[in-house]
Amino acid sequence: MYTLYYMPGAASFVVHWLLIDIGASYRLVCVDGERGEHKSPEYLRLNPNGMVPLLLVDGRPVYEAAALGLLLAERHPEHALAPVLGDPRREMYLQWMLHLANTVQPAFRNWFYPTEPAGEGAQEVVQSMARSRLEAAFQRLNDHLLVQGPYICGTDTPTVVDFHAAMLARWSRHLPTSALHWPAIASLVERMTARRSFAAVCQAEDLSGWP
Ligand SMILES: N[C@@H](CCC(=O)N[C@@H](CS)C(=O)NCC(=O)O)C(=O)O
Repeated sequence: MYTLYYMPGAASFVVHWLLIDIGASYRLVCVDGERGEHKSPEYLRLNPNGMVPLLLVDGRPVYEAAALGLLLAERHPEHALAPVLGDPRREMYLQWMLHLANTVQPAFRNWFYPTEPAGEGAQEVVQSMARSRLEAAFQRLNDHLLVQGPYICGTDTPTVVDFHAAMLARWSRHLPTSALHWPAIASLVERMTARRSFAAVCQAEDLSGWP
């Protein structure tokens, strides 16, 4: 049994989407960011970073969106959301998941929270760097998909990396150039958002209008 602490459209989105996609049994707790619920002592005891997502896995708190995707793939192997151990495509799987989490997601964080790295005065510089990092990352992902596609890890069905990438592509709608500008990413997004689970998660989080 899982309990997901989430904010609509946030990094918890991919975890929620995966839970629906695999038909897991879960409970949802909507965290009110405006009221700072994610900074309350009770919440910080579960996730000391004060962020979403947070997933209770059989009562144990686990955080970090990418780690949760990897964990769900591992706990539900019947859904083939990851290449199995020993499959050479696992190299791409680990590489791209960590790339999305370590390189692409922090650039989004700079875009959305531009005062975090250096205060109010540096917002424009921070956002402009974030934008160029993101555009370079979209270009690289697009080039990779042109060779390995339609899915990122060279598989015939999506892995958790594709879910994660589609969530990040959704976030890019706020950028001057959205990830959908890159055709191979746009076609990945088209496949991923055609899944019934995508409509279901958007409905559950009351999100609309994308792609
Ligand atoms: N590395 C974390 C980042 C999570 C993150 O940045 N979450 C944002 C929402 S997308 C959040 O909780 N923001 C509230 C805050 O930082 O105060 C992960 O991937 O889980």
